[in-house]
Amino acid sequence: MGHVRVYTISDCFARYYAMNRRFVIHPMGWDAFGLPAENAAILNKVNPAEWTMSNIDFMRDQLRSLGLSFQYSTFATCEESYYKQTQRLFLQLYKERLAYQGFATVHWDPVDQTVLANEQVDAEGRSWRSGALVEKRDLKQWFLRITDYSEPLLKGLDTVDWPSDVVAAQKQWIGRSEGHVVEFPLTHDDAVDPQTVLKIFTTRIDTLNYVDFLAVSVDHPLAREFPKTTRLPLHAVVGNKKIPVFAAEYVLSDYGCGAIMGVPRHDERDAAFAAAHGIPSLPDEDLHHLRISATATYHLRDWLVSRQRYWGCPIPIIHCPKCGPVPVPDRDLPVRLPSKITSGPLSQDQEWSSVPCPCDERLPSRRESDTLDTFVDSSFYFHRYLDIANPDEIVSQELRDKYLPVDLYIGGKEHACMHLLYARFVDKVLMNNPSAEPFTRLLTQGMVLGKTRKTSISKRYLLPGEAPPTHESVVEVFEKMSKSKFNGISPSELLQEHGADVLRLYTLFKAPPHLSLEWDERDIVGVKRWVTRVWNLVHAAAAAAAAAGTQSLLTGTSGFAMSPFMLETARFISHVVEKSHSLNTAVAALMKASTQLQKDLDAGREIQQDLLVFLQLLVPFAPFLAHESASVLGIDQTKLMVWPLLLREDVGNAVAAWQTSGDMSPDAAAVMATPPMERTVVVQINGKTKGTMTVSVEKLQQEPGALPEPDIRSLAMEKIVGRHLSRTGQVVKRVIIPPTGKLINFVVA
Ligand code: ANZ
Repeated sequence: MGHVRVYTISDCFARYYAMNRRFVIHPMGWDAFGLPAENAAILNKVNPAEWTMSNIDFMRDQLRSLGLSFQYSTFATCEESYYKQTQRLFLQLYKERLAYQGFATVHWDPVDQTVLANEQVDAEGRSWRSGALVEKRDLKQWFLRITDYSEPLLKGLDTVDWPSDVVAAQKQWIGRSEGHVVEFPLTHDDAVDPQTVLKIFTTRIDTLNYVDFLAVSVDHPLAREFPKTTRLPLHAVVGNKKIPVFAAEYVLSDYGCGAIMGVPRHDERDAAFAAAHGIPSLPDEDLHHLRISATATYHLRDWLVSRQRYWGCPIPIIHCPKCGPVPVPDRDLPVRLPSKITSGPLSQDQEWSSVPCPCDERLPSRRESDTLDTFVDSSFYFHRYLDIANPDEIVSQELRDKYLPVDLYIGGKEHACMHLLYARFVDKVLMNNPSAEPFTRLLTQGMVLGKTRKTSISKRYLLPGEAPPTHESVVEVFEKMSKSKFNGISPSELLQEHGADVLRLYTLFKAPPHLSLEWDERDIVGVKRWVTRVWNLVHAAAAAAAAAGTQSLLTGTSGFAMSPFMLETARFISHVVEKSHSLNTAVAALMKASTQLQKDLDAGREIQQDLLVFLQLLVPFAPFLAHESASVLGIDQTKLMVWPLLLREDVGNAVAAWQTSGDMSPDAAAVMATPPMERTVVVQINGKTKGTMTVSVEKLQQEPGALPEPDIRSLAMEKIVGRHLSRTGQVVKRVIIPPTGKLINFVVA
């Protein structure tokens, strides 16, 4: 159900902007490689490619029947034409020395039998995918040098319009830490003079004089010189201090310098280590004459991209006994997956694995057998969407420069430190610009939660309708949907039962996009009732128009002759879609508008123009209902392709076009002739009404959706608030204008 929600939200935006004459690219692709497909295919004894493709067909049909306006001619990341580009990306990274192979102690998922990146292990040490407790293994793996971009990745976060919690999570994940590197001259225990220098990283240079020991990570080069020793035969002599050197498990090899100064008096872990190894406390000594340099280090680690699984993009490298790793030449791309399907690494297919070296035919070599993490596939797809048929490159520079960055990106928060970080890194490389940012605005949609029924004491999940044991009662809670909790719902069944628009409206109405949505089928009834009311209203209006012979009013081009109430509604909805994103309140405004229309109709007032505007406003939310209603009313469907509040210039241009063609629309002529409407805005100070002022609606209409806040604000200051402030000597702390634009509240202190 999560995908129904996120795609409905994005469809709503896409339709809105298209109606506002923007060139909208609303793409859809299939992130199709990866473990879920491979595991399901193994379980069902089918080829993962077939399994994946049949799932895609099913999903495409479901999305289409929801009325989602995607560009459906697209790609799946498991298609050769796509993964050829993934391989090109990898080779570009390799050539720029941003992809490398290294030994590392890695996270091994014992259930999925593969390694995981740091980001893919949660705080409890479990795999993000299988939930299994992750083990440590020493393996040779491929990495992407994302750490080269730590600083640009951090800085760029200040330039994007993203939810603050996602920005905060990513900043924390990158983890810039400012401190100092101190160089200690080291002497062998049997020698007299220093032979080497040990660099350590500290964020507490103020504790330097209290250092009691130095410690390196267990795989630090110095520790490797003396394997299996904890107290290394080395020490630093500084002044009167003879500081011993240890190899310690708690020192990380890939952070800072991989070495620390131990200050037991200030640091708990150092204290524990000193106690465990009987390290004595040394006298204080001023050590500031050592070489000290200020520096910053980052917690971000390089991105581990090797996976030991079949269903992924083969890494396009050939290992030659003489030349070492050699990139597969571009003419030989893509390196296709072997036809023999294995449940482990590709090297199980000997025939596929054995190839000559690209440099010398006579050198028998072997293909790299790891496949790429699927997050690599999805790290550049927004580039590819612009040029899906291009066989020569991911995207032509022309298209890339014309359309990127993405204006509005919609996705889940769970990707804050994974996909959203990887995609930013890859975008910087592809754009050849460290300050490039791929996603200008980000909307993170909340989860869809299902109702679970649990027994009150044993906390066992109950099937729908299942009764609890006699001594227990049922507790109902909303939780993440999952098969084991019996709280999942099937979008296909709901579609069958309620229709696409009811499902869309319910999803949009139940909660604002960024919050979780508690799926409760009982609430659908309310939305369904409203849809029926609109349908009845449309029929009644058609009948009234037929009786009065006023159908001709609907031949105009747009809703220029709308009532102030409808204008208000249109402005409110524009504001919501463009600014606040709280689409639920937009649906509520539509509900209010339909009630007003019904009242007007009952009172015998003319509602044809307002009804047209209403249907235009309805399109992004319930396209089927809007278009069906238009045909009941005999409205030309193309009229539902424009938003009723286009920019003034657009109206002007349209009028100019009509004039030159000698076909001036009566509506446009009417709107040009109408005197500007005015509206009253209430001015408050700390929530108390201090007066009202008049603002021209004509002016407000200039910019769809946006309130000309500075205008209202300065007008209010000039007319009402300024006097108050000069009397009391207070200052304005905050100004609040609710989306209705009917009120302005100054918080002063
Ligand atoms: C002396 C000291 C005294 C420290 C004190 C802390 C408190 P963040 O903020 O995460 O950057 N450190 C440095 N490199 C390390 C490594 N490779 N593995 C484990 N620990 C390492 O933490 C920086 C602090 O973590 C550094 O400052 C260092 O200990 C330790 F009262 O130096 B401190």
